[in-house]
Amino acid sequence: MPFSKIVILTGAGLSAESGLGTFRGHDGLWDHFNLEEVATPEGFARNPVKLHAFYNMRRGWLKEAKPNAAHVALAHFEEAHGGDVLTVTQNIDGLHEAAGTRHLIHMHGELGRALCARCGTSLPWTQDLSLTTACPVCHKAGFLRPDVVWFGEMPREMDRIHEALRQCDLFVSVGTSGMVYPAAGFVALAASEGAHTVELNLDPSEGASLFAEAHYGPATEVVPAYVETLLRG
Ligand code: BJW
Repeated sequence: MPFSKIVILTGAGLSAESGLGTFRGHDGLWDHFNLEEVATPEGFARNPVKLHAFYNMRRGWLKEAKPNAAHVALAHFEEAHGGDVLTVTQNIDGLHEAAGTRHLIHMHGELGRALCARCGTSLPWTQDLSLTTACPVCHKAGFLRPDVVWFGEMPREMDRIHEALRQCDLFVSVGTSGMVYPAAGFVALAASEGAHTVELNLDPSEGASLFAEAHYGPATEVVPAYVETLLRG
């Protein structure tokens, strides 16, 4: 194995073949929902009912979703490599964990958790949320929201992610359009510190020219094939 410190960034394209859909592009979530209304703190303040309906629908999809061959290949890679592999996902589903990935950061939060905007508690949550749901800790209703990162909010664990990007010798981006920052800037940071950079995506992303190597096709085909190549050394 020529690489010792690896960061893998994943996006919605990785989970597309598990039935969770993507945000942008043909028939993406943003074709059907206004992101200002359902993915900003201002949208939540204006119309929490609409926003809860959006995330309750997606929480329902999660109950049916299973990890696909690409999630499984990435988990297998982490285990087989045995060293320093950090997966940073923009996805709020739990499919990396379900496949067995252990070193994982959910930089945009987790749909399987709720956050109380009043007392700051984050806790596992699998049920629908509504304005009448009370926080189990402070007991006030109307403050629980999905524990996810909306536009204008700070993504999670950025210090740890930046440190890993500065130190890695391989950066792999899987199934992301490269349109949302700060994740879209990771390839430039890793490359500037000398990492080899690889894009695995259905088609060239916004930042495709920044990658040294690329393989295009469905994640369930391209990811297992790339992982096999890496493990063969
Ligand atoms: C397949 C496939 C298959 C399909 N196989 N591949 C101007 C310049 C720079 C930055 C900004 C700016 N104006 C505003 C900003 C900041 C803003 C931003 O980036 N905006 C852009 C739109 C320009 N970013 C933020 O606000 C972030 N916070 C931040 O910057 O904090 C600092 C700060 C704080 C306060 C004040 C000021 C600064 C937060 C971003 C939060 C994003 N949140 C969402 C929702 C999360 C919860 C939820 O899931 O609902 O995160 S939006 C959505 O986009 C979601 C995703 O994680 C994220 C990225 O999407 P992703 O994963 O790339 O999906 P797609 O659909 O875009 O792409 C899928 C790809 O897969 C495609 O390429 C397909 O081809 C491919 N594909 N099928 C393989 N089978």
